[in-house]
Amino acid sequence: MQTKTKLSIASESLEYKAADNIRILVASMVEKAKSGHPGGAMGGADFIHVLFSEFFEYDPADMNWPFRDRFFLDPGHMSAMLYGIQTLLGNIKMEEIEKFRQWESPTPGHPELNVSKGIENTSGPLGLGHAFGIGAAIAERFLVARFGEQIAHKTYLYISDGGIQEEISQAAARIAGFLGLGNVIMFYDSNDIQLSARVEEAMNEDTAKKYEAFGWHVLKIDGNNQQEIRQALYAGIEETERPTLIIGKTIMGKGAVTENGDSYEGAVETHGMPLSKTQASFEKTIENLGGDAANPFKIFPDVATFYSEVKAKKQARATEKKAAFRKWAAAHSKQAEKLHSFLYDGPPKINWSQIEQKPDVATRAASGKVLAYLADRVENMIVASADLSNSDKTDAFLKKTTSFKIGDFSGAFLQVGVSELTMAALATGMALHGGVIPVCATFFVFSDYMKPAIRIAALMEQPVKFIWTHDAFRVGEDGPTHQPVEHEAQIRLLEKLKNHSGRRSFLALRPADAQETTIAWKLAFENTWTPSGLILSRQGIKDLPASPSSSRFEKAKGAEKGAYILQDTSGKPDIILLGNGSEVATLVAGAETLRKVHGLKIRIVSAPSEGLFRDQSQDYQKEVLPPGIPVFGMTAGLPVTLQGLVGPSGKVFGLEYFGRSAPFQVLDEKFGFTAENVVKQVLDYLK
Ligand SMILES: Cc1ncc(C[n+]2csc(CCOP(=O)(O)OP(=O)(O)O)c2C)c(N)n1
Repeated sequence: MQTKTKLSIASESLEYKAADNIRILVASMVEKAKSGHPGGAMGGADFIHVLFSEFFEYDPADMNWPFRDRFFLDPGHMSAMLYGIQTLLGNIKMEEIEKFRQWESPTPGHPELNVSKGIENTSGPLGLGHAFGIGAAIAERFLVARFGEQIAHKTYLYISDGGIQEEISQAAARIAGFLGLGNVIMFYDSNDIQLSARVEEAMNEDTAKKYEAFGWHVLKIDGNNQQEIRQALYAGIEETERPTLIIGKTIMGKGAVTENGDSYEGAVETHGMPLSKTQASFEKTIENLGGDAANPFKIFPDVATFYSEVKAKKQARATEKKAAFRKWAAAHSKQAEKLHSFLYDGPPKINWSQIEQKPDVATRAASGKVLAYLADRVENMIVASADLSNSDKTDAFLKKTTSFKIGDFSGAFLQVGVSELTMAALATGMALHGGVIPVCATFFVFSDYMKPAIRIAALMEQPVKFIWTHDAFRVGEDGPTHQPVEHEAQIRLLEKLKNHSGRRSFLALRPADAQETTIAWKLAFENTWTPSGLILSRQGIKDLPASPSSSRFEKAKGAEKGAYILQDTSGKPDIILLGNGSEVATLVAGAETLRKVHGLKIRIVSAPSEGLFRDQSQDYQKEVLPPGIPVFGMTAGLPVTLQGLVGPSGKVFGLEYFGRSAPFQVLDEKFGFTAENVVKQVLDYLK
């Protein structure tokens, strides 16, 4: 590799001293917490020091600056390394790292999104960070395509052996290569050690060749040699047409020594426990790194001075970039206003009542109508599909735009290919970047493939919109592999799980007809606090009845409360029939007979989101489901899906087994999802 002049203001020895300072802080955090992962973090300190002191651009006085460089850590277990560098930069206080892994400290075991402290993503499940970073880099390209290079920035990723091995990384890397994301530089901390074994015991693939095959620019360096790190970063920055992978051979537990001063580097043991619990000596290691074992939570004075100069330089650079941006904004006020609204105003106002829905359509088709409408009005929405756009009806959006291509981000559609987990994580990364509204779609049954990313999106409170079509066994002939059963119950567990802000961590909506789909979309679109999921039918659904006094659209607005009375009776109902999705239409059909033939007084409740319903006042909940009235629920999912709504004395008719392959009308008959069976089940229940 060619050598370039070192731009750093520090002497070489000071540079390594700074990295040693990070290593000392890392080892000390883990030692004090009596748990954590020192080895990898100590090995990565040289890269982290060079990246943050010389390359990474941000504004120390404005951590949320939208055009800052991004750093996505994949191996969350190396949190101490990130906290170490953020301590040197002054974003995390020394007393905060002394409380590493403790209650309410901003330094949890695995980093949690906290932009003001330089933490761009929650990380822990390996591999997700890779895809979050690529998603963020796509969002950056999308915005740059619209507003110009003055808002461009770099996205740096940090990955380890575990992340490289995770399946999600293959698709994240494929997509980054396919799209030619020259704004991405990823450092692979290749230290030959993983959690319970040496890497050679688990893999022998040639990672460099693999990434080259994906279309990356790959460099191999000594990851503890700061000059090589620097050269590689320069080379990565110069490369604008391909993402860059820097494979840095690093030394696990760099600087670790035993009681008698022998090296204890490169040991598997240092991956996941305090040094004192391994054969290394914590005290001797701190001394070996130039620190004071009795008082290790210190920044060396010359390192502190160096970093305050670094910060001043960052500040000056950010001020310069901001001035250039202001100049651009002054000359392009309309554009600047639009960009401002993308970044800060949240979703635009939409006139939902204007969306025309055809009668009796599948809710996936109704969602397509909404998407087509939004495509003309929401300029910062990015829609992705995992190779199902014609089935999940995101093609309605695609028809109005183009998909991303190498060097061309003027469109707003991402063809992810068949990679659902990656798609969910990419969309989450886009949301983390900000300025865009990410939507992604596939079949509901494949939400299983996406779950780990959905969970972390929910923990990070990112407003990704998930579209899941083919919501039940009515997928029909495709058979049980494609027929969701337990999926709704599963995804609704996230509705019960509160996030750190005390809100339900997810909004799951299964609308019952076309107009309810418009309202469900409104709810998802306006939900900027959590991810949302729309669970939509493949087959057509008969429109639900409107009230005599208002339109079906007006009535469907009841869905904004999670559950609402769709049809009522005068006086006290004998029974309440409750469901969501296409089962509501089946209940409506069954109710006709129950009323006419059996003289029952019936209320029908449509309940697209139990979570949302439980957030309403007690009065409202009692108004819809008054205590003491029997409730019969019907669901194409597991009965537990509606158990909470029907209550302990209610009855749910659901599916308790895998589906079967046959036309859906046959399955409706065989499984009992018919008006006749509603009548039978209700009469049995009321006996
Ligand atoms: C999805 C997932 N599976 C398993 C783990 C548990 N885990 C944490 S680190 C790790 C492997 C560590 O190896 P490496 O990535 O090389 O990190 P290093 O040992 O260098 O710190 C594993 C299996 C995890 N965090 N995420």
